Amino acid sequence: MYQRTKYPKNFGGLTGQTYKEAKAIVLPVPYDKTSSYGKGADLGPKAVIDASPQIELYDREFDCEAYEKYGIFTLPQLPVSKLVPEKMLKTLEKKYSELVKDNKFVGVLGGEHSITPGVIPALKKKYPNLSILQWDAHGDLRDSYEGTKNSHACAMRRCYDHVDTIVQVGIRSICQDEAVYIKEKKIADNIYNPRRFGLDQATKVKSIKEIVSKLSKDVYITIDLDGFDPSILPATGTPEPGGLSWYDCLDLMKAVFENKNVVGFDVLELAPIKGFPASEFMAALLVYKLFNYKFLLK
Ligand SMILES: [Mn+2]
Repeated sequence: MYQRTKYPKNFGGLTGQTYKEAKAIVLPVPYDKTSSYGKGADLGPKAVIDASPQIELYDREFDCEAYEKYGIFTLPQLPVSKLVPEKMLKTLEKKYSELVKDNKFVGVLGGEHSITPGVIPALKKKYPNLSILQWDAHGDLRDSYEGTKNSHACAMRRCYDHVDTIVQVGIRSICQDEAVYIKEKKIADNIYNPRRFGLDQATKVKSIKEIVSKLSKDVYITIDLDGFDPSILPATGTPEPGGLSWYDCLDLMKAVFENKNVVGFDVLELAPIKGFPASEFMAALLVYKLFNYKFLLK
């Protein structure tokens, strides 16, 4: 029987779960080596887990204590915080490959965005036509940044080394090199800034349909929390004004889970602000909603 504790090591404060039985796995990846502005993303996974017992586990959308239907097991933090990016990526790929082999559905807690390219090769082996849905303020399409090709500012460029299709939503910050790359690669049509995504309901509904049609059957979702507006989620290292809302995100994610085979997700770049828990609570609730969409929608 599941129980909750107030000071958890486990997501949701749940105890009594086993790796074997749980279909959903939380993998904390406390990595913050390459972030360029605000630091503290390595503290993100712990902050989300600490906030998660405050989530109401009864999900009104599904009229049940959702986790009971699938089980959530929380792994220990992946020991990568001191590694150089290349070693971190290898360590993560190895761990993630084991989880894929065990048929687990994994939610990665970051950590900065540079970790996503460690996940993709592990999934690509099982899902050769994998596409990616990215929620972010930034393109992350630089070829290299501050001397490394594995910076968080290059995360999606590195993912393009593995996949053909990435749909990018919430993007409102791009550098000139990225703008050139976008033209050369002809991917502008897959990039939705908040205005194009839709500041009104009708545009938003149309965009969501379009985005779903652009993704392949098997989809990985990467969520950089700075895709949200900083007025609702200020605790990120590189906040950008003009971001999207909670319901923008839920509506898009729900449509993607309804229509595609989502094979994993990450929720990244939370850099906690001491004494201001709204951001980590929101991140924790988002993680729970994504698990619930995965296991209860179909
Ligand atoms: Mn970002």
